[in-house]
Amino acid sequence: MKPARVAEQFDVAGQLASIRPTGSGNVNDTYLAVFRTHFSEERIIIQRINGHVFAQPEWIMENLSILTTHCHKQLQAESSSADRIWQLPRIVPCRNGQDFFKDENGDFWRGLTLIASAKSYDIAQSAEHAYEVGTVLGQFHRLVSTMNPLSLRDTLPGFHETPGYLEKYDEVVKSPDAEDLGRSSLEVRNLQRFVEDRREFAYVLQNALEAGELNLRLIHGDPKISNIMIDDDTGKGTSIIDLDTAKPGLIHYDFGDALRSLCNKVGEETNDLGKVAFDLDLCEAFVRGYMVFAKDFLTANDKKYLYDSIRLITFELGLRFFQDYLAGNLYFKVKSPEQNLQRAQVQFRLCESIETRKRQIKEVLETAPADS
Ligand code: GN1
Ligand code: MG
Repeated sequence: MKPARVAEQFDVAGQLASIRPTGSGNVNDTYLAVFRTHFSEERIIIQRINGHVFAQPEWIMENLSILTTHCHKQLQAESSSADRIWQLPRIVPCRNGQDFFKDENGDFWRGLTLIASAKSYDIAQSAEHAYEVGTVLGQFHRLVSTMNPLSLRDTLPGFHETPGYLEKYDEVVKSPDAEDLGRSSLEVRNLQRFVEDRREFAYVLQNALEAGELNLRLIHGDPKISNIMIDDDTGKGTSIIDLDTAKPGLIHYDFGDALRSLCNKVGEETNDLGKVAFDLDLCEAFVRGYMVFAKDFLTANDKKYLYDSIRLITFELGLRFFQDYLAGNLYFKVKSPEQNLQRAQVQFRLCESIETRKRQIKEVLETAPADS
């Protein structure tokens, strides 16, 4: 169904004035809808959930409601001592009272409140920006740290469990199409070698979980820089959006994901591989911001695995892009058939840079003071 027709299903005052695509998501389709009455305007976010990725979209909505209710309650209780208004997206119900709308093709749509007067960025703007990204993730982790991790359903089984992605890769790489690609492309063979050299490393966090060194907590699942909203007026972090992948998991994957997306100054869609590198100043600023809140809940064992988490999530995302390229681009949206190959090269290059700078990154992680 056309987005404009879908927009009319949501319980918003006034008439739809416009609707246009927004954001840079690789999975769902996102639109900004503007409704007007004679006197006022309301803007909401409307999204079509990718049914190939999320088998049970209803569970996403259930999780969202549990999560935002918990966080809002806690934020409200703390609001008099807070230095800003922390925001979260909330579900905009349909006119029939439901939390989502299913169109005649079976597509699943939902409405969310807009975090107004704030923006997210695909690329780090400054060390101050990096610091704010850190505080937003730290605050999110602190807020959910008081929830039972099993209170949310697992909307994406296997998401952020690196060994599982390796298994999927091993299957696809044996397919005739992938073998053809390997024979004809040096780039593909280079990436294959890159994966082989890090095979054992892929188990580092899951092994630590099994050994009882790390614990399952609630994670965001996708705290990349473009999901962190910065207040237009104050420049401070105000919200974390895209809560669809919140689930029980290892917060290390979140920590690493925020850093891998933030510290690559040319962004994950660049064609200029030579410029891909892990920036230490941005990392230092992020960690300082993160620790403002995280010092309350990080254990000594958690800290032990922070460096590995940055390296691992970068490797994992590269592996996911590469696997999808070899499988014929079935998961991530692409504008050209080579885009997932390019994305994989960027992440693997970034992973190499993280490996080269291991000593400096560990130093930042060990010495970063928490500002308050
Ligand atoms: C996907 O769709 P988007 O951009 O929010 C992906 C993340 C990746 C990210 C890389 C459900 O997120 O895991 O880190 O692309 N989300 C899912 O940009 O697979
Ligand atoms: Mg996402």
